Amino acid sequence: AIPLKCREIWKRYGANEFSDVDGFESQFVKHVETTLARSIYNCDNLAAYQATSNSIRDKLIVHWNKTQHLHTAKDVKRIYYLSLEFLMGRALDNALINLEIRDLAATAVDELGFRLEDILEVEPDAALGNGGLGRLAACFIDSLSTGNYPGWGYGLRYQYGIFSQKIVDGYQAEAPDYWLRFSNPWELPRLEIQIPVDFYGYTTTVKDPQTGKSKKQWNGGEQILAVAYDFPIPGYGTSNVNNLRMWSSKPTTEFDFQKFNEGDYQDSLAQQQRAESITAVLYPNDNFYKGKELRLKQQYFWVAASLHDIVRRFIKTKRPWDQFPDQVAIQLNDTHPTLAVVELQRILTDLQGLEWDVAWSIVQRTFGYTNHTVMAEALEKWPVDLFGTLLPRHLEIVYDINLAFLQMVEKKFPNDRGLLSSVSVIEESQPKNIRMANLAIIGSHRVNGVAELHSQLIKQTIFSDFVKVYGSDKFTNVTNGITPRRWLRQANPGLAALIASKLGGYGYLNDLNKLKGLEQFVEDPGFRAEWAAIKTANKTKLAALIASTTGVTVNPNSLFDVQVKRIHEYKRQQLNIFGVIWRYLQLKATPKAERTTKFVPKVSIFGGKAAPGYYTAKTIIKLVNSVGSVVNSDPEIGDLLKVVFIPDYNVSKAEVICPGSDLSEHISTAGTEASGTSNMKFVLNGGLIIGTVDGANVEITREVGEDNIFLFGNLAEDVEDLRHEHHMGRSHIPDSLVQVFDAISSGQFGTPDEFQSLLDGVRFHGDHYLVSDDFESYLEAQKLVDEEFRKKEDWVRKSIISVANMGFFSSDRCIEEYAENIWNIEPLEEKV
Ligand code: GPU
Repeated sequence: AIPLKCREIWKRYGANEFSDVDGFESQFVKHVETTLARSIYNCDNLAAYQATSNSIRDKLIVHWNKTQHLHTAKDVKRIYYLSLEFLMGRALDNALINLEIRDLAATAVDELGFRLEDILEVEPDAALGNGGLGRLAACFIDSLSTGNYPGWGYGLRYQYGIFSQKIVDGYQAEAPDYWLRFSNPWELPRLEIQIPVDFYGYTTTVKDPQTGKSKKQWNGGEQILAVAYDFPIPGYGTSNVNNLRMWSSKPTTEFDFQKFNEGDYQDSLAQQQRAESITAVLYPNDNFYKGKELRLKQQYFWVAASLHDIVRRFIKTKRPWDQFPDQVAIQLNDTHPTLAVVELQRILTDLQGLEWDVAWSIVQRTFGYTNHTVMAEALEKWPVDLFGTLLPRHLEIVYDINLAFLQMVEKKFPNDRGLLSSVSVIEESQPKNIRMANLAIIGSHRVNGVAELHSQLIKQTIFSDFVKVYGSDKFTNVTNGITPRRWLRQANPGLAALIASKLGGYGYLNDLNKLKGLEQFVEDPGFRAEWAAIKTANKTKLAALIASTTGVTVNPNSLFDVQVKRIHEYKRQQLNIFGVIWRYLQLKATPKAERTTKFVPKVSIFGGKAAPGYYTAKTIIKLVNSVGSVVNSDPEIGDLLKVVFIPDYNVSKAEVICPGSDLSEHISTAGTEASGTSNMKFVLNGGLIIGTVDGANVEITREVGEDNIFLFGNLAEDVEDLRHEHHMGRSHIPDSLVQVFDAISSGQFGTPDEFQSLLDGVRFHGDHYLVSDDFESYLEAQKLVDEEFRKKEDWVRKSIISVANMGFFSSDRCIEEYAENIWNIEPLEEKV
């Protein structure tokens, strides 16, 4: 510690953060000249972005330090959110908004000769996630800070985020996303925090010198270091700044001298360098499991480093171990971090010498597990051999956990072999697998789904046998949400300002139920006009994005119908494009004079990435582009229909797309989309949705009212029977869809061969996603959309009423529910 007599100087100079335009400008210039070693003569937008970000970062670090110091001093319980994905997007605008200094910064950079909009555009997205699951983690981390919860995120600092998508001849091509090209001002490298992580090796039984008892020991074979990079996460309307700690792998300084002496210097070094590949790249699969060894390595590397960090922090409090769950809550974002359950049990028993049962009770009280899908192909199952080679001691512990669990089940339900085999952590298949979801359930005190329907479904389907074992109280629901700071204030400043003018300021941004106050203005024609004008301005901005990325010019007066999300058969972009083809055929078949009275001019907007190995998803992208090139160049059609595919959909593009939609599509086969979160983003930005009775669409309907949403299609409860019908060969393809298929097969949209498999999936392979069953109902709903869109004033009314009722979908509400029902944790506000 610093001697008392020296502390005066520290106090005098410590933490002098700027608070006005002058202060910001002085920081900016200082960073240009010293941090960046540039000058007034060579300061471009990139330098201006970095100088601005560094100035903001200084402020964040001051707050970060205070917050962390406070949490340690008060010795509070912390929540650790373990997620293999954090889809953060850009940080600068978000920091300016959360710190409430956006206007100040805009003025300052203007005085310095720049435009804030240009500076913001320089920042690359931090795209360390695939889709909804990763973006949910990003929204949660924002809400944790905003709600003053002592909470940390733990993730991996991938050097390559989700690939960037190019469209070449209508096909998706992947390019690497090396987002760390320039130094990243939003991370603090903690190069002094280096945690060794072991892999491979073997286990032995040794005698504990203290107790004389024999115990298991893991002798690791390969060691890799985890280096911490901290991302400060500012809250809105508070000076609380939480931490997102991201691990990066690097070689140990240990060196294989034997190899070296054998003259194999090159090889020895090369092997070391391979350590860095662990955190090199994010796996690009969404809602799909692929058993790759490197992925399991990533999972253990991340979990081991994070738990080491958490345990070290707990040990510093000098509390007895049984208080661990009073100080630590760990949330498992899907099954990806489930090894944490095993690792904590190993730390407590092998390393800290606790009795098995004592340790296990601590483990169970610590963890909560969130499930994000019921689809079988997404459930993680690691082959026992692979697992045991990489983590030999962990495999033994898994078997011990399973044995104790199955003994408990056997006692409660004697002689129920079916039950035992279904709840067992080990799938007795050839080869044997470890079922990570089973392990996560057994190791947690609470399991939650992400929307009401989904939470019901997990109890009735994939986890029904666990409900039998544990009762249903272990299973709960926390409906997803989104942060209104990014998804309203940042993405849609115009609408956010109009709302603020009616609700007495921006206080609604962290108390979203206040939006309800908008309802009283719905009959004010002036207000409606302003509301509509903002939508038009946002559509114009989206039209500009479409023009610059696709070369297609679209008319902002058309109905903008948007489906942007990962490309997946279950999300049914194929249903959408088949519907577009139907519309095109109908348009062509309608006499010219009648076209404008029968159809509203429409732009069908698609976007989203397909997993690189997902052939059918890639075929859907190609079909959309092929339809686009035919329709967009058809002189008979003009503005009546345009079809575009916006390449490289990501968070920053979503911030332009969501505010610019009239209608968005959330049309998954009922029961397959656990929640969806873009549905919430679109409605919060004044768009209406067309959707199935699935995921959070159900609760959106409950909140905004049935008149303000276009629902269609079969219900989740009917899906099983319908699939059965298909398998019995009792399929019916409606005539409309037959016509669409005929048009495709005739070559109207290019070589039909490549689309054949897409059509055959519906016609001959059981139509697993029920496109044929829902097609007519979808067309009906689209017809209703056309009718309603013509009634301009009513449409605006629907838009206002919907936004007014979206308060429930703030991620602040989610975090409060987790805090109260799962984490048992309290907010702690810093006194400024
Ligand atoms: N989700 Br599993 C993903 O984005 N990736 C995954 O690998 C899995 C789930 C999504 C769900 O599909 C979506 O419905 C949900 O809203 C989101 O997680 C957040 O819960």
